[in-house]
Amino acid sequence: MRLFVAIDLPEDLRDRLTHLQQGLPTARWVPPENMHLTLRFIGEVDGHQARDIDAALAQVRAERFALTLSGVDSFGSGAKPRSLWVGVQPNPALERLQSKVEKAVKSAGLPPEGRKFKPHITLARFKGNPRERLFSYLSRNALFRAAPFTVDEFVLYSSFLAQQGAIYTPEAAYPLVRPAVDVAIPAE
Ligand code: 3AM
Repeated sequence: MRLFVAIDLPEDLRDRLTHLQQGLPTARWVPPENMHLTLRFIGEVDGHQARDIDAALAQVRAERFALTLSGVDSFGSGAKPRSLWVGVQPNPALERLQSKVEKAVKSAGLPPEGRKFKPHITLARFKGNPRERLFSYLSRNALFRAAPFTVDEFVLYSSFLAQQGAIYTPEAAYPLVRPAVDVAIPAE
């Protein structure tokens, strides 16, 4: 199976993100049920490895935290943009969680992730160059910011690449612990 570890988003937030999904004709928009923040892409593993990964992730002890989505940007070059995404406000608790997940995955025998963690939620992938439309889209939405939400678990997903697009299935969820001093989540 093909696996990845991610943070799921509340439905109202995914709904809000769908409002950003317009105005770029060459974009293949990610359906709201597929929106997530990837902590670690694992890739193809056998059943034995999957069980080891699950066991290692179940050992992760990290605190729950508030996360705020903010800003939009793209991966790829100006000449060949690959994807469009929403970013997050700098968040040390998220970084700590990601590094614990990375350690857990490595302890299960997987090779280390070589790339630096760049937290994002993919909104679209490009099938053709959106050119200056992307530039104006990014400046129009530069100030995007959502209300914070509480991250109280992370999820191991399997990914099945169907003809109609990827189908992501939650295989296991791992709770985050309550911090000694609870995080105050401001009301919207
Ligand atoms: O969270 P996003 O959408 O950026 O692009 C895939 C998606 O990332 C990424 O894993 C997430 C869940 O599918 N992904 C797919 N294949 C990958 C690979 N070979 C990959 N990331 C790194 N290496």
